Formats: sequence, structure tokens, C-alpha cells
Amino acid sequence: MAIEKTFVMVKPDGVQRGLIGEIVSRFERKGLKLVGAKLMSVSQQLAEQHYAEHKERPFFGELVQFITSSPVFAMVWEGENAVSVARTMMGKTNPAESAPGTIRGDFGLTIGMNIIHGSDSPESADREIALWFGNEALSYDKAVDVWVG
Ligand code: DAT
Ligand code: MG
Repeated sequence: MAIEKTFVMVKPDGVQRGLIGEIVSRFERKGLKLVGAKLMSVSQQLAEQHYAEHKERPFFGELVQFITSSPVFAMVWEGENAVSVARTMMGKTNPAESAPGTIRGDFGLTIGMNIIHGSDSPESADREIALWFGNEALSYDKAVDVWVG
């Protein structure tokens, strides 16, 4: 048993296209538990910290511009192997290569606007949850927990 928390964010394109509900619904139906959520504007500083690992990449400026251009919906989801489960549900980084049935595969077309972010490892999840939520994420029991493992 490895109960993990992961940071997931509907990016500005997903919010603008009205996909928050669809995405939340997919994670809920999967059996993950929502332990934090907020619609928010992203400052330049937060965007640069979040994507610090990419700061030398040629697309960094565009990425920061995009993520700060309109509100995002930031979430923390919890459950067994939540980090890798969420990544699998999202699909590959490039929506053109993401399998149908995944979020990017079903709703995305280009890598620059790929709808959703999810932490790529438990270590990244810890860092990103601390960055976006501090200690705001909740801890609570749901009666259905015993039926989803
Ligand atoms: P992921 O979001 O799947 O973790 P990543 O961490 O490699 O992917 O990159 C972060 C984001 O940067 C990604 O969601 C979209 C953008 N990006 C990645 N590679 C890109 C590229 N070659 N051109 C433009 N944007 C890119
Ligand atoms: Mg990444």
C-alpha cells in the first residue's frame, strides 16, 4: 500500500474550454480523493518556480506566459499510487501522441496547450503541493474508501 498525494492542475486552456468538471469527474470516478482545490491566477514567480526544471528549455518563456495568461484550477488528489495513476489518466505530454481515453488524448491537440499538469514523481508531488497549497490540503475519511482499496 502506497497512499500518495499528487498535484494536478487544469491549465488555462482547460479552464477556458469548460473542462474542469469533466476532469474532476474522471479523477473522482477513478476512486481518488480530492483533498485540495482552488481556482486561481498564477503569478510570474509561482509559474517560474513551478516549472524551474525547464528554465533552460527554449519553450520556457512561452510556458510561463501561457500558465499565467488566465486562471488555473489547482488540485491535490490522494489515493493508492496517486502520482502514477494520475499521469496515466493524463496521457503523454504531447496530446498528438496521447492515447484516446486519456485526458490529453481525448481533449488536446498541441503540446503548447495540453490541458492538464500532474506531478511526475512522489518527490515532485511533495515539492509542488508545498509550493501551491502549503499545508492547506485536507485529510478526511470517506465511507467509500474501503471499497476502492
Ligand atoms: P508534462 O507536463 O507531461 O510533465 P514536461 O514536464 O516535460 O511535461 O513539460 C512541461 C510542459 O511544458 C508540458 O506540459 C508542455 C510544455 N512543453 C514540454 N515540451 C515542450 C516542447 N517541446 N515544446 C513546447 N512546449 C513543451
Ligand atoms: Mg512535468
